[in-house]
Parts: sequence; structure tokens; C-alpha cells
Amino acid sequence: MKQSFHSGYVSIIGRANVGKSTLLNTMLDEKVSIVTRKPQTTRHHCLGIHNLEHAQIVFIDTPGIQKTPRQAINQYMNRQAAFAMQDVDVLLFMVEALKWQEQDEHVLNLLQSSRSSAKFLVINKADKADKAGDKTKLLPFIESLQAKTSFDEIFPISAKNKQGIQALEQAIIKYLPANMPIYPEDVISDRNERFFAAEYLREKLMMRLSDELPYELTITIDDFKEKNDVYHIYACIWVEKASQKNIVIGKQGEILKKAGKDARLDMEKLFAKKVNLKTWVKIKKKWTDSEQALKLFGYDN
Ligand SMILES: Nc1nc2c(ncn2[C@@H]2O[C@H](COP(=O)(O)OP(=O)(O)OP(=O)(O)O)[C@@H](O)[C@H]2O)c(=O)[nH]1
Ligand SMILES: [Mg+2]
Repeated sequence: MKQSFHSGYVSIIGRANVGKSTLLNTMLDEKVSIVTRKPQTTRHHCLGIHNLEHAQIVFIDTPGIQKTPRQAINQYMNRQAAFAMQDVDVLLFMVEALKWQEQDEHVLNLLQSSRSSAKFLVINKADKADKAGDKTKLLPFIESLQAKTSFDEIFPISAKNKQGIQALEQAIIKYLPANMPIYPEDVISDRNERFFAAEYLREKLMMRLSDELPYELTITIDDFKEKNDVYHIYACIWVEKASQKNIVIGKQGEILKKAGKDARLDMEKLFAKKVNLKTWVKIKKKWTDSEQALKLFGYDN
């Protein structure tokens, strides 16, 4: 008998920095969503489409949910996550092994009202619990979460070390309805190349910059064209203050040069094209708390 095809939507939800984007990239074996050590890396929801022989899993990566979003941008990020909690086939609630925080409790409360058909608890960074000799603490940790709410499935994983991924994937498929593929098989995301160009550059800058700067910086792609088989990309980096502009550029342009080079190499890998990346830094005062500026910069729903 021919095996039927299954497809559906799976959201990855949790507080910042638990490893949601890392899981998406590991599942797809492709860098669809940017990852840094810093919290609040992901700002927009982003689809990652995982094509298998008998199933298509459409993952939705989301920004880490914040309990008290202070600025307009944080409110936007929460809206992006809330949207992804409704009407999906499976909700993956991701937490970090042995690290339960107030923000996790908040996300769990939001989860209770979601209309999704299945809810999985995904305990990430299980490798860390191993290393610290904390193996015996993992089971009581899982039991304490089970006592809070009932989950359809529970998976300890390491998204970074690719542990427990297969089992999670198989379980997800079991919960997807029998359906045709939702997207064509050669599509891996709903986002276009401009989006990835901006995100890759933001990732490399976030990695090199500290303090408030990673959060007060955004990228727009002002021009993106192909000429002689080369992508010519013009990116503008927006910051809030003149002092930040100097830091982003760095001494003798070092920071911008290095971040730009790293971003370009990642873009070339994803696009399978040579890339010529040009960057500018501009100032837009208090853009993170201005609905109007956010819209202008593509934070628009
Ligand atoms: N040790 C360990 N680190 C991990 C694992 N998964 C992710 N990380 C690290 O955790 C950090 C945050 O990962 P992200 O994937 O950006 O986390 P996120 O939940 O998407 O974060 P936001 O987008 O800010 O909400 C990065 O430094 C990752 O390398 C894991 O399984 N083990
Ligand atoms: Mg993320």
C-alpha cells in the first residue's frame, strides 16, 4: 500500500536564547535563521520548510517571547510569536535543560490558551546538563514541568549537537494531517534573498558588538541586483546615535569590514553566487520605539 503524505505547520516557541533558531537550522541542515549567543536575536517569524519523502514540515521560528516588552520593537516581536501560536498542527515549547525562568513560566501560561492540536515540550541544551554532571537532575526537571501542564510528547535534545533530532522529527510527522505538500519542494523559506542578506549582516554585527548596540541596530537592503552572475547588494545599517555609528564602523573601519566579509561569505554559500556587498551606516533616532520607523524598516505587521 502506498504510504500517505503528511504536511502541516509546526511553531517553535519559547523565551529568548533557548535555541529555537538553532533547532530550525539543524532540522533543515541550512542556515535559515540567524543565531547568536545574545538573547533577542530573532525579530521576525520565519518559515523553514523541511521536505521529506513522505512529509513536509513547515517550521515557524519565532522571536523569544518577553514578559514585559518595553519598546515598540519588543511589542512587534511578541506579536510575531503570538501569531505563530495560533492554529498550527504542533507547538514546540522549547526550554533550556535545568534552567527554568520567569520568562518560561510566562510563555507556558500563553501556551495554555493556544488552539494548536498538539503540544510538545522540547528540552534543549541537554548536552550542557550532561557536561555539568547533572544527568540525575534532568528527570526531576522534566517531572516538575509535566506537573505544570500536560504535553503530548517530551523530548530532551541538543539542537547544536544534533542529538534527539530524528526522534523529534518522527514524532512531529505522526501528528501532521494527511495532506498534500503546502509549498513546492524546492522552496525552503517564505523569506526572500533580501531578507537573508539583511539578517546575515545583522548576525555578524551582533556577534561583534556589545551592550545595547545589537538591539538598536537594524538593516535595510536599499538595492539588490544581479549583474554578470554577481549579486550587488547595498545594505544600510541603521543605529540610534552618532556614537553608535563610530562603534559599528570601528577603528579604521575594522568592525564593519570584518562583519561585512563574514556576512558576504555566508550569503555566497546560501545564494550560490558571488556577492559584492556595500554597506553604509546611518542614524535614525529612537527607531526602536517608533511605530513609524519600524514600518519603514520592514517591521510591518
Ligand atoms: N550547548 C548548547 N548550546 C546551544 C544549543 N542550541 C543552541 N545553543 C546556543 O544557544 C544560543 C542561542 O541560540 P539561538 O538559536 O539563537 O536561540 P533562540 O531561542 O533562537 O534565541 P532568540 O532568537 O534570541 O529568541 C547560541 O549561542 C546557540 O549556539 C544546544 O543544544 N546546546
Ligand atoms: Mg532565534
